[in-house]
Amino acid sequence: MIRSTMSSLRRGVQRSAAAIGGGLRSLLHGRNLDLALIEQLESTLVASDVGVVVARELVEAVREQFRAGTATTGRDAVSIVKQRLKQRLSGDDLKIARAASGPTVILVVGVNGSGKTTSVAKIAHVLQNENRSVLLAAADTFRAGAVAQLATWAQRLGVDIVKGSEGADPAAVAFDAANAALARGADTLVVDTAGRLHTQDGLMRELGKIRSVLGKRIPGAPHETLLVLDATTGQSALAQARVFQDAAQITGVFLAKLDGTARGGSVLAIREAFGVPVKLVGLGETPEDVQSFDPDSFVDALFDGWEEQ
Ligand SMILES: Nc1nc2c(ncn2[C@@H]2O[C@H](COP(=O)(O)OP(=O)(O)O)[C@@H](O)[C@H]2O)c(=O)[nH]1
Ligand SMILES: [Mg+2]
Repeated sequence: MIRSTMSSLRRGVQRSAAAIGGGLRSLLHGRNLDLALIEQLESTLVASDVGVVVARELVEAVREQFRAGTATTGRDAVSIVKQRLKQRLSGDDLKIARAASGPTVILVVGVNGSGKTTSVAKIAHVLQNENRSVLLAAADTFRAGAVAQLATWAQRLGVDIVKGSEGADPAAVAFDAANAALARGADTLVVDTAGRLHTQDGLMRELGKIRSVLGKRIPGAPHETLLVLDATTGQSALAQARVFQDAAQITGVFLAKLDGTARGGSVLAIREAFGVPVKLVGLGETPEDVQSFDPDSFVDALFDGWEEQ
């Protein structure tokens, strides 16, 4: 089963929750709204992980309702903010794409060490839980040990894997894997890639080649390009990710290592920076440590500090 316990999610957003929920509690608890207090609410949200643009928009909604007389208390303000956040985060299609016919291809990209290979295993686990047959492609032929690492997970999960030898052309591995997916009638092909090459240009060119090889064999492929971000690296992850957004046309984010940080609020910043949803979160080092991103429980966890009164 996918771990969907609130407690692991809560741990992942603990520090953000302290900043957001806790901050709002000391500011708003038991108070009636006025314009000065709403201004302070704006500063508190701007200082949190929510980000400036989102904070302004949320507070504008509170201000409007205050003026209209439909929001009068701190509690009203919090429920408006929570509701707006949930709406913002759930507007996207949070499900993993599925091709109308033939194999669905999921390309997994990201910088070295972000958690790609582990996340590929997690994606396979999620798909298996949905009764989808999975084939893996080990197209990180750059780093010694990357193929073996994925092969170990494949064996444990009981899924097939197409491998290239170290130093092999990753696009050739992708080509073989696409053929194998077609021949075996696999429901989904998940492609692991390298996060580092000799140059950044080289990496981006290679991803382009992989994309085009996949698309030639399987119509519409890749149907999903997931960028794996390391939740512990904060702003630098955002900067690195920008490069991938330009070159790899990402359709969603896999936020790895959320268990190792308490900055879960960065989900909001990512959504703003890239315009793509966080679809899955990683909460540990095994294939089972994964969760589909659920806006409702996420926002509830983020405002934990507010609820505990
Ligand atoms: N705690 C934790 N560790 C993770 C998670 N995802 C990956 N890792 C670890 O991060 C390290 C790098 O992961 P790997 O999948 O090899 O990254 P890659 O280089 O992008 O393929 C490994 O030690 C993984 O066990 C996660 O969600 N939580
Ligand atoms: Mg890897």
